[in-house]
Amino acid sequence: MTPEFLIIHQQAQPHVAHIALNRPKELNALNLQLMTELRDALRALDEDEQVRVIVLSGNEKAFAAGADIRQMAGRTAMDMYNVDQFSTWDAIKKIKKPLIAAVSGFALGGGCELAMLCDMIVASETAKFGQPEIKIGVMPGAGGTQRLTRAVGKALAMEMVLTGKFITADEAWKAGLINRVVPVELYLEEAFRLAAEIAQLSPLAVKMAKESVLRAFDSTLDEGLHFERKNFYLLFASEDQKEGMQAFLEKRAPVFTGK
Ligand code: DAK
Repeated sequence: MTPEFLIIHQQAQPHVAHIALNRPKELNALNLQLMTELRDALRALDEDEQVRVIVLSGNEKAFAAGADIRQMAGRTAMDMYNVDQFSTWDAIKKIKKPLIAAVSGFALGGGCELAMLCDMIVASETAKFGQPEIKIGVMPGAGGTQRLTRAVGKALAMEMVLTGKFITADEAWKAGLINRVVPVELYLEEAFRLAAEIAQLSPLAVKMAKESVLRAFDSTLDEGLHFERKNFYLLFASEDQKEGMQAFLEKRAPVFTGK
């Protein structure tokens, strides 16, 4: 089924897919349908052998201004429990291919959390990041208190979560939340440039490297090192390892096939 709230380009560039959130009138507020469509699209692209990297964007004015407050306002705790919105977020967390968020304008609440669920963030100078849930009587519910704190540290995370204040792209970059800031007319181009750089590498090595970096957040150092080592060994079972090392020795560019 064609998604209502997403624009999907399976090959926006060779081996790079692009999903644009598309609810512009509501500043891409993340309603349940949009999140379900996003989960399904990401899963399909994750299984698509032609795709190696996925760029996720909104539009120039908003990446996403948060979960849909209109949809949540009347909910009871039991409604929230029964709807189990977390399952879509958990499924996105399991995507194996690199996800690059291209953020312009508002990335607030669930929008900031969605950007942080991606592996890297490229932002335009106009981007604003925030967890303003406290201003509407709740608190972050999709990782904001955890991923933001790990990215920017306690002082700034606490201030953002307790006051709801927004930070600029420049502040986000200085705090280590995002990878780079570029002029607004270049933010998508820069995200695609970064995606293309990764897409020419071994897709197997890239996936296992992503998995290993993420493991650092869920494990002790020893467990993480053990996990890293297993993935490192495993890559020696791939044709890409043979090709990559042989190409180096032959002083030529490698051709990776993902096998
Ligand atoms: N939800 C619904 N509609 C929204 C919205 C949102 N989050 N953000 C903006 N809109 C709508 C506005 O209502 C308005 O619609 P109309 O009135 O034109 O019908 C339209 O988008 C344009 O917005 P504004 O007129 O307000 O535009 P401004 O430029 O004046 O202001 C703004 C932009 C982003 C500063 C402002 O719209 C704003 O403060 N928006 C709300 C930001 C916010 O509080 N975000 C956090 C929401 S709570 C969970 C997962 C995630 C979450 C929770 C649970 N589970 C897995 C369980 C996340 C929760 C949240 O994100």
